[in-house]
Amino acid sequence: MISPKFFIDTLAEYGVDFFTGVPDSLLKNVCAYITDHIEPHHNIIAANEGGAIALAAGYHLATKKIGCVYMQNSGQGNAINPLASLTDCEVYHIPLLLLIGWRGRPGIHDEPQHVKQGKITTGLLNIMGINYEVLNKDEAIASKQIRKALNSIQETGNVFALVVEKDTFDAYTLQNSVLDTFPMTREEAIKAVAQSIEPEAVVVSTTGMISRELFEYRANNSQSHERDFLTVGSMGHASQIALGIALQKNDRRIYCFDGDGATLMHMGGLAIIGSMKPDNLIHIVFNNGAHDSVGGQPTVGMQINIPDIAKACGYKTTFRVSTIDELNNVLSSIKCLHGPIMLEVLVRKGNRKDLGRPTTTPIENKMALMQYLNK
Ligand SMILES: Cc1ncc(C[n+]2csc(CCOP(=O)(O)OP(=O)(O)O)c2C)c(N)n1
Repeated sequence: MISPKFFIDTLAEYGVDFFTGVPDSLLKNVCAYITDHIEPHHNIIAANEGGAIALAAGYHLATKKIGCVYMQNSGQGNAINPLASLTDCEVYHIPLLLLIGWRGRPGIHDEPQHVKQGKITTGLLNIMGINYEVLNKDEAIASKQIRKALNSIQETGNVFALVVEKDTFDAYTLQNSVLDTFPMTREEAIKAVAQSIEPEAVVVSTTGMISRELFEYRANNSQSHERDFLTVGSMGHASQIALGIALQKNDRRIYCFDGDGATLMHMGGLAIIGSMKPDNLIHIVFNNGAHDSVGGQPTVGMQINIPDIAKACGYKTTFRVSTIDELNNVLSSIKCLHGPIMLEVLVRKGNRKDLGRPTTTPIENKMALMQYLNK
């Protein structure tokens, strides 16, 4: 395996000292090493992968240096527009190094949302004209590949990608973790909300642990999953799925269970919710200030005021809570309020180690929800 230190030190030999991206579970160890060892102005955890490409482009414009953009392959879609219309050699021709975690690599078992993206990961690079290497797990071979990538970027000015499989980097545990002294865990908060909402309400939950915790709550309480849409992929889009349902089904309350990382990723969605004003939509952001599902790297979730942003976007009522009593009080008071409502719940990072995964397929999930919505 490759030591994260070795990887970062090798990049440093080529003057690569600027990092930006969205963290990934396969890149967890190297992302954690970067978070701990690179000063914050040189490691920007971006709102989304497209933003990261643009940040690295700006860095190059200002310094002539090569930035490194890390992402899960799920983020390729977000990155393609700026890769094709900003950094590409037929447009501004801006060099950078991509580090892409390869979830769903064909032949390796992975969750359904990663299977399609895994199949098209290298094909997308090919069609974009981006040269790549699948990083070898042997440090000596990897060293040659990293040098090949950086020599190529320096000589041609073109983007080059290093594609990273599972278990490529040695273990490294994040030291500079966000301070979280909040009394509730995300799972406790999800349980409290799921217990309190109207029995016929629909929940659209976001990517990662939030959907997994909701699924387990239903399973442990012998409840069916038909009211929940678990957005296992498409990070950042759960609120717009909820909006799409809410506008058509105004006889039901629609809840969106969101994360701070996901909310930030496509924050423009808040403005659309605020302008459409669905009175049956309740948007709940479980804010732990981190991309908890992929290793706990920080977001700016604790530095911004999500209820104020929602209010400014046109949400009718907004709340922020951090204790179970505050949460229960708000949950009972919102029953007679009109939406759109934003409820931010401040929670601690972390999840149960034995947390399961949805056992229904995405298609089964969709069919059950559609049947339920049209009953
Ligand atoms: C476009 C995209 N980029 C990155 C990922 C990888 N990913 C999955 S969950 C997650 C973190 C989500 O963070 P947040 O919304 O704050 O929820 P938390 O995990 O903290 O509960 C990330 C980065 C992804 N699935 N899709």
